[in-house]
Amino acid sequence: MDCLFCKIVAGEIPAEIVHTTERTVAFRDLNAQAPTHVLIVPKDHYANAAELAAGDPVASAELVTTAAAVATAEGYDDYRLVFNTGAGAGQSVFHTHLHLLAGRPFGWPPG
Ligand code: IU
Repeated sequence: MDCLFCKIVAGEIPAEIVHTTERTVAFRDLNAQAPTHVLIVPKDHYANAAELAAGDPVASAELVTTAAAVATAEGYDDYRLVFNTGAGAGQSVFHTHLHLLAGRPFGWPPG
């Protein structure tokens, strides 16, 4: 399968990895939208958050606990977590990824 994030997980494409767990890898977004912008992905390929939650609920929970650990490690109590799901909602890479954004104020509703 030609999947960018599978290749990052496999070490075939370089990324700035900040944290790994049994089921997840966290690495910095190349086009950061906040002082901390980290993507947390499952090691196994699922297309989106709902498919991951249905197929591997333990890994799904581990995305969130990993994001919290990275936020804490970077000194943030306040942060935003985002799953874009579907192209119309802004998803451009179809391997589940949780965006962790922190270090600036965030508006609501999101753009
Ligand atoms: P999205 O929710 O699917 O739009 O998020 C994909 C993210 O992957 C987006 O924030 C990109 O900046 C990021 N990204 C990356 O970090 N490295 C890459 O090589 C590519 C995309 I392509």
